[in-house]
Amino acid sequence: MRSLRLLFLSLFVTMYAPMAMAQQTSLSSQVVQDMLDALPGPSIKRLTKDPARFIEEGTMLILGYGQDGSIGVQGIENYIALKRAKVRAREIRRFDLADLNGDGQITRAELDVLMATERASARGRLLIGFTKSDLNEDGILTDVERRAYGEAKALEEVDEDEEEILKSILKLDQDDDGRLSIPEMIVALEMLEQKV
Ligand SMILES: [Ca+2]
Ligand SMILES: [Ca+2]
Ligand SMILES: [Ca+2]
Repeated sequence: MRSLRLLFLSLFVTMYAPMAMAQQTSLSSQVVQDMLDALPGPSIKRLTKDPARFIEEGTMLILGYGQDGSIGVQGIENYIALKRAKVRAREIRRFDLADLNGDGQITRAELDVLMATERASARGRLLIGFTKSDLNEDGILTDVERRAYGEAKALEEVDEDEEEILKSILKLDQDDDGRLSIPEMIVALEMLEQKV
């Protein structure tokens, strides 16, 4: 995995570094300091801990959710929404197989049938998930409860801190067009790396 990441990284650095270098000379240390001041603490932590991952995530965002090689706030919001939707869908689907009579509700008796076919660890997870999702504690899991639990789980796994970190990459925008391009990101991160 790591070597793949490095290969990926070196590939796009080779592609974009010349453009990045051209911009680098025009970036004053005051601009770098301003960017640093604008980044929230968790972003700086992540950047210091693993700059390669930061660049990789940023590039993935731009290529996957941006337009014409750069990304704005809408693209980042789309990414966050999709990430949350995936968690929500995963949690809602978790008990689909247990609904033996297909009425959209899962009773404890139905859950027991599914659990008997699973390994001990999976059984434990199913039972914990069922208990947590059964919000009114009546032993029946309804569609509404599954959705509510899925939504809560989505907000827990992709929380406000994560949202803030992801949106903070726009602070690396240097031409003030409200969008971050790959060259802008590389220049900023190279200079920030020397500073932090
Ligand atoms: Ca049922
Ligand atoms: Ca219930
Ligand atoms: Ca820009």
